[in-house]
Amino acid sequence: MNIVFLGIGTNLGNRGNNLKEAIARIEEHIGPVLKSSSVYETEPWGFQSGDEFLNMVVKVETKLIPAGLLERILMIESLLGRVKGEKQYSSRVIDIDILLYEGMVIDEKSLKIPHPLMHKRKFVLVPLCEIEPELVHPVLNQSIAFLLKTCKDKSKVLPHNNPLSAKL
Ligand code: PH2
Ligand code: MG
Ligand code: MG
Repeated sequence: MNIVFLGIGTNLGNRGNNLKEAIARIEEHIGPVLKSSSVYETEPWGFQSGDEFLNMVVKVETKLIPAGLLERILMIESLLGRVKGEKQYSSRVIDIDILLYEGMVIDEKSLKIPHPLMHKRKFVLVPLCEIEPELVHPVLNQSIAFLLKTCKDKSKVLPHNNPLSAKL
C-alpha cells in the first residue's frame, strides 16, 4: 500500500459539492481517504479571475502505481465535467493534483512528483501543513511546516466558514 497526498481545487459551479463529489470518486477509484484537511477559500494563484477557489488536501492509501493513479485522476476530473483549454491556468470545476507519492521522485514530461510548484503555493501548503506538518519534502528535504513558514506567497488563504458547506 502506498500513501499519497492529493490537492483538490475548484472555482466554478457549486464548489462545495464539487469537493464532496471528488472525495467520493477518490474513495471509489483510488483508495480510502485517511485524512482530509479543512476547506480553504483561496485567491486565484498565477492568473486573474473573480472566481475564488476552494482548496483542500487529502491523504489517501492506494494500491495504484503513479501512472495508474494519474490515469484515475484524469478520469475523475472528466467525470466531474472538467474541460481543459489551451491556457496554462484557467477556472475549472475540479482539479486534482498529485502532490506527493510516498517519498518518490518522478520527473517525466507527463508526470512530476513531488508537484513542482507545491512549495510556492500557500493554497497547497496551508491545508497540507494542517494534516501533516512534519512530513519531509523528498527533494527539498524540509518539513511542510518549514516550507510554509518560509513561503513567499502572499495570496489570500482563509478558512472557509460558509455554514451552507459545514457538512462537507
Ligand atoms: N490551481 C492552479 C492555478 N491557481 N489558485 C488557487 N487559489 N487554487 C488552485 O487550486 C489553483 C490556483 C493550477 O492548477
Ligand atoms: Mg493544479
Ligand atoms: Mg492538475
